[in-house]
Amino acid sequence: MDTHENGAFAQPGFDVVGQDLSDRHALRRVAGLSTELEDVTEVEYRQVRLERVVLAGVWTSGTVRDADRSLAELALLAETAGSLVLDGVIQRRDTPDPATYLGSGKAKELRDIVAATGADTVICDGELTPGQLRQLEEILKVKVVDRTWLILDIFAQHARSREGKAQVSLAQMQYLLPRLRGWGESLSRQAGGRAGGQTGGVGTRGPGETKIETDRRRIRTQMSKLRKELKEMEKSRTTQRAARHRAGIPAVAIAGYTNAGKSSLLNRLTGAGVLVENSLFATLDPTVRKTRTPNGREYTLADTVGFVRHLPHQLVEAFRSTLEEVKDADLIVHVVDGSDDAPEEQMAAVRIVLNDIGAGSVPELSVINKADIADPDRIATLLRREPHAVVVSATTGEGIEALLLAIEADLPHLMQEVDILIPYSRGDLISRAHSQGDVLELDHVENGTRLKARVPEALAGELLQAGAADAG
Ligand SMILES: Nc1nc2c(ncn2[C@@H]2O[C@H](COP(=O)(O)OP(=O)(O)OP(=O)(O)O)[C@@H](O)[C@H]2O)c(=O)[nH]1
Ligand SMILES: [Mg+2]
Repeated sequence: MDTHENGAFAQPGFDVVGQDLSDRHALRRVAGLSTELEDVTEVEYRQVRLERVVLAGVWTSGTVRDADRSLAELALLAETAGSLVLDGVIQRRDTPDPATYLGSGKAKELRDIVAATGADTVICDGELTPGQLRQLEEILKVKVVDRTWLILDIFAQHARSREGKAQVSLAQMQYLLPRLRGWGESLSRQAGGRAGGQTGGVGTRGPGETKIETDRRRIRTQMSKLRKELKEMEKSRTTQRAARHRAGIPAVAIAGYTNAGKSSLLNRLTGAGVLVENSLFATLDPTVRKTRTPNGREYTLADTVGFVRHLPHQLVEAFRSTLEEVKDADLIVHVVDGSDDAPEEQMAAVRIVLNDIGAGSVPELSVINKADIADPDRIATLLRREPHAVVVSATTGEGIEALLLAIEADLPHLMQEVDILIPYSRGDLISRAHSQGDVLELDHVENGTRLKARVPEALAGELLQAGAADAG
């Protein structure tokens, strides 16, 4: 479903409402953000959860282009969730307003835009506090959601497996818990019969428990149930991974920004046939495939969920078990969309998440994908920053052979234990066992040296051959 290939972001640029660009406090309208529906079927598809939205961002640092890109990405996310984007505005501020996210004056301007466009929802480009959400809603008179909720919503729509659904539910509940409405309202209603009680002290507990407290308790119970279920589901995967590890099969994980072409690459490398879609967060469930290097060495290749700037921490936590596939890998193949406007930024965002999940020290091989449509100059620039990189196109197959060789070269040289009789004529092998591995036992017997050692796979092969030659 090419829901966002409508060229809505082809012409980035700000319309300035009111004053000139240098005015730090102007509310800037981002041009060309509105969704252009291509045909009727698309309208019908979106009808399921059609929301007419206006986007709002606070631009705190970086260049105009950065701010522009951030809102354009928010628009992509909104469209992926099935919304119709009507307009987008950005306010330049040092920090978001603690009460209303946008300054209250600008919030009122936004209210007029919302009214004029007939929007029913405003999506803010950040994670808002419960108070900000509520107060902004009071001014705007329409539903306000933030970037975090939007991403959670996309994940909820795309979750297919039982595990994926449970992970998303957990993340959503964690987000909702502090944001349940009516807190103040219920409390004051309850405190009505009592003296004071504004802050809901000891006296507000017990049989007169508020609705909100009941809701919270129910959510907490639900969350711990989900956590338990997830632990169970995680077990079989952990067991499989441990078995592969014991068998000395190295694990390679494909990671990268959402829509970079990770699944396409897995398909190209292994014929896995996993879902490829021009949509954000198409893949939520990890797929692991066994495959071989050109010289025949077996390894596993895992495709997993894509990352994005400011990936909600609730999701990172809920998807922890899925992301372990990446953390425990021997090698991360970091795929980046070479045709993107700012591939360096995408890589930086991915590395932040990798560090977050404890995968920061796993060796990384960069793969610059979509070479067939990327600007060669941009690729050259990227290559200067990422010297350990391969340029490929998952679509045309260009560069795939080089990638396979690069993976082969980067696989860890696993140690293998040997217990073998080496003829005296091959003293060279014994000294290599000393220098490259751990010699556990050495015994000079009648027809050679009995060697028990842990050595790199390649050397193990040579030792076995020499031993076999002797035996035969
Ligand atoms: N032109 C071109 N398009 C590509 C290439 N690789 C992938 N694509 C397209 O990019 C889009 C995303 O591809 P996926 O493989 O689903 O990307 P992904 O990284 O798995 O995305 P998520 O799972 O959503 O995070 C699809 O429309 C692909 O057809 C490529 O080398 N060239
Ligand atoms: Mg994918």
